[in-house]
Amino acid sequence: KSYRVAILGATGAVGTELLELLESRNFPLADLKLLASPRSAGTQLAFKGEKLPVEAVDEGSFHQVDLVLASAGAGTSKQWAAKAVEAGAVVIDNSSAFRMDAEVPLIVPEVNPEAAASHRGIIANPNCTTILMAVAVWPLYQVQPIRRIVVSTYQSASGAGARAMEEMKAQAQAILDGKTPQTDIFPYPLAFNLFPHNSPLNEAGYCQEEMKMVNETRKIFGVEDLRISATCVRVPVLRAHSEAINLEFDEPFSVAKAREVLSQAPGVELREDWQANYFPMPIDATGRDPVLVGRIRQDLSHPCGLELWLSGDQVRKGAALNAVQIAELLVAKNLLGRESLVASH
Ligand code: A2P
Ligand code: 11C
Repeated sequence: KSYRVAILGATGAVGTELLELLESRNFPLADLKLLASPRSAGTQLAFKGEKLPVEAVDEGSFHQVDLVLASAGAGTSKQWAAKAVEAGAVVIDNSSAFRMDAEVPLIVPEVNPEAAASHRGIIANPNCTTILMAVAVWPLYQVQPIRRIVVSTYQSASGAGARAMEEMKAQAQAILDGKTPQTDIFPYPLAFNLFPHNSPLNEAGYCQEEMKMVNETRKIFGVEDLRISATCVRVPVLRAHSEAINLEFDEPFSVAKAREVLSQAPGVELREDWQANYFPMPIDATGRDPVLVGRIRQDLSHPCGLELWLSGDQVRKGAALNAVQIAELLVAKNLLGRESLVASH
């Protein structure tokens, strides 16, 4: 069987990665439609040696489409997802629009693939920081329940989109040229700087990005009262996020056991060289599929505490790869609408 797929937001940072992944993973495609805003209509993107046109999304875009991979922001998803489902497609949505809807499965395939079976047309792809943390922490959680997670993030420019990456590069150039860096997407200069994540703050002082890590992780793990506190920070890195994670278990969890578990965990690559003081860095994670984990050590301040560090490609496992893995899961479990399937040719 093969499937008619549309990428909504095809010209963006995640959209172009989706295109690359559908090609490199040889997703069974009957047709591929590239959708974006009217700004991009008429541009062309390369796919399997051909140039495919980008179309402005409109009412007719989802006709005869089996699967929509959406990554065009929450507003665009809210505008189009229901229409795509009405037209017979399943939507895997990378935005925050539907993640916390009780009816919408929120999936990291290494953690809760079974949730896919209950979808009603929309499946949500979690926030990048949540995905990376979930891949690394879930294998440990399965061995022994975790009482509390305290996480600090070091998030790349790519999380704010392709234009934000360009903005950071231009800022770096401006500073090197002795000029004043311009800000448009970001509220402050990011080059040679960092700032706490600029999403809106709640009354308790946590920003939306931090609350995504709390609420989404609880939903994916299926543990409503899991205690999590996050501090999210934007750093001048192009496209891989890093996270420092402190885990408090019910009972002591040895470093040796954590290493053994994580060395076999799906989607994780253990990378640590204690003699060389070498641990995962964004430049190692960039362009790679696995979440790189290392620097696992006993928390000096707590007998049941473990510290670990990770870096993961935000555009890939943090977004596009996770979405394509969900699509592959739907294909494997025959969960793309039956009447919308077309015969392979
Ligand atoms: P466009 O390039 O035409 O603006 P990123 O996250 O890298 O900024 O990418 C966002 C993606 O979402 C781009 O492909 C962008 O298309 C697309 N997009 C943004 N707004 C809309 C919209 N109103 N309708 C359709 N696509 C949109
Ligand atoms: C960032 N993770 O790095 C954010 C952007 O909910 O999908 C993605 C927001 C989201 O800023």
